[in-house]
Amino acid sequence: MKTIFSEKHNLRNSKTEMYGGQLVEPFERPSRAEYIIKRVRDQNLGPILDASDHGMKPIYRIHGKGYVEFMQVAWEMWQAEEFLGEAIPTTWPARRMSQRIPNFIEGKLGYYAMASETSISEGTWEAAYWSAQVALTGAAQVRAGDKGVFAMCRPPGHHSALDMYGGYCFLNNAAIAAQSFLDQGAARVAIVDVDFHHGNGTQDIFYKRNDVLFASLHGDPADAFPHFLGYSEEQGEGNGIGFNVNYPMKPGTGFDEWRAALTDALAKVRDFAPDALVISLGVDTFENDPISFFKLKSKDFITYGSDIAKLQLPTLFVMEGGYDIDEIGINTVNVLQGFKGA
Ligand code: Q9C
Ligand code: ZN
Repeated sequence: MKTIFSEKHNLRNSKTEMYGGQLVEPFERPSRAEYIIKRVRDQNLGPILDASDHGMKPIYRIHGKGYVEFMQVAWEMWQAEEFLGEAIPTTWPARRMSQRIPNFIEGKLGYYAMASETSISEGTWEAAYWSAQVALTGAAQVRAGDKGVFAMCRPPGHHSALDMYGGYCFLNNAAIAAQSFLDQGAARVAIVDVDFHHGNGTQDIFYKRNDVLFASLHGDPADAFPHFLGYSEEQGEGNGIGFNVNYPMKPGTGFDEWRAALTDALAKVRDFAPDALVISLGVDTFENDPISFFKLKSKDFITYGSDIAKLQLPTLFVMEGGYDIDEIGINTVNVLQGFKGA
């Protein structure tokens, strides 16, 4: 199985994350990617290819112009104010307030952010751009005939929507890849999101559409980030009714219950008969993940990788979360080896 990877991920190296009322070293840090790539190499998963540049057009198929242009200049605007730290929003357009986009950087940050833990830092835009290109390069390899491809995206993407960043995400890599399949001739694409957190960005992007089936397994938003989306009653809107499926699960959920939800989601994918499958692959479902509450063990990742393979669909794995850095390589590559060996 091919892995697509860009060293440009290192440009996303923020120094601060708002966590527990303090600024801490971000959980989403460069070493995550290094550990995964090391495991890919050590296990001889397959060739590692650099990303090719597909340009801005496929990004604008998913994200708004104002949002993208903001992301490109946010760090510059922040620096121009001579603030001492990284760019963190402090004010939001909450209920009954104006949704006009402010001129001042602090207002813009609040407008475009869905959470404050994700600091914007030097190089963030460029890393996010190349992360999307990694996903697009992976999609191109799948289109060219590969059964399964691993897009080692960093920063991750599934919390980012049309005009929204947060949850460590800036561009929705999985959505950009899914749309690229459709734009190159696919009639239908399914996205299954196995990251611990609900893929609020991906859900929002495709919520009114019936050409993309979105299924997400995640910590119940009543108990887990992103807190404000991911309930089971969210089933799509208009033409999209029935094409959004959420499986929120409670703290302490183990593999048997989690796998039953995956089996249900994969049956829905089979009925949908897509031309391609995108897996938003987060391994923060692991029992030792520092910010999550599911109880999957390392061997479970192999099992569910082979469950996914049984659909026999052209499959693109897009890296999302996973913060137990010691085992992130093992757990991620276990999914890919489970898929490959099935
Ligand atoms: N108490 C991804 O996995 N805040 N994003 C967590 C925990 C943000 C996760 C707070 C988590 C974002 C891609
Ligand atoms: Zn996550």
